[in-house]
Amino acid sequence: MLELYNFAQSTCSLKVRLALHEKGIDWVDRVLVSKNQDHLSDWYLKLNPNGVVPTLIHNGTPVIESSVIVQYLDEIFPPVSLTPPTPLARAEMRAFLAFVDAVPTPAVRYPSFQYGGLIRKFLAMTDAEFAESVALRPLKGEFYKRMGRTGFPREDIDRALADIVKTAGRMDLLLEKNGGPFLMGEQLTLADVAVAPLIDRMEDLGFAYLWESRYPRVATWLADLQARPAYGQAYYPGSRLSDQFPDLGLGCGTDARERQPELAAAAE
Ligand SMILES: N[C@@H](CCC(=O)N[C@@H](CS)C(=O)NCC(=O)O)C(=O)O
Repeated sequence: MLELYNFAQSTCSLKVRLALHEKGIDWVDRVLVSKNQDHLSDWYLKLNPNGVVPTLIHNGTPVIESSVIVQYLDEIFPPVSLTPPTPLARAEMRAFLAFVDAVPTPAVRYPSFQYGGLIRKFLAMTDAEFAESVALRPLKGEFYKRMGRTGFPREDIDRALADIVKTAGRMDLLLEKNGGPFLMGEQLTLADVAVAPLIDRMEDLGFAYLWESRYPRVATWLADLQARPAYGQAYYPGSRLSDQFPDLGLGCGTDARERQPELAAAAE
């Protein structure tokens, strides 16, 4: 019996939902709501002391960390494998998973909060409520303090966008070297599953311009993945910030520079 505690819109949760659907595994969806701070309640912190989603529960035992969870799932349900067959290719895939955890995963949070509506619930709090909410977070207090009540400083956004360009560059190299259509070549692997929700989020926020002309292979790769049935299952309505905050004018095909003039100036 597999249960997944997750948020509809969370990129780390989507990574695991994509793996589950691609592998055709039966699982129970335990949806938490971030704005209600379900993930910071005592019962959940016993499952995941980091106070973040996702958490997989396998026959009553929690498994945490999305990159660990997807590798665990691939080990215990081998029929549809998302891991390359040779040791060297597996090493290349795992190195990419480590890069995804270190570089684009944190980077995507900055534009998501600043431009994607996630800052809103914090703006609606009093100073005391905000301080309390920050103090509750086992790992993420500093991130929220830095955001504060006015948003991230410009240098944080610039660094985050540069990290996304770097990520697209790494993906382009893999697509070229391994011949596509997936990052590791002909086989869809955990490398694709890990990074897809991050690139999808950036597209949804209107940042596809960061890779479209520089790395067109990445745009083709994303469109191919989005066309897969498992992708549509993982991305049920409400999974994108454009669904959750329709008044912001987000969505695939939009351009963040039109909404945020400071981005247009930086891109020149
Ligand atoms: N390294 C963790 C990161 C998990 C993470 O940051 N999850 C976010 C959603 S994508 C979260 O739960 N945020 C809650 C918060 O910011 O309070 C993983 O990969 O599972």
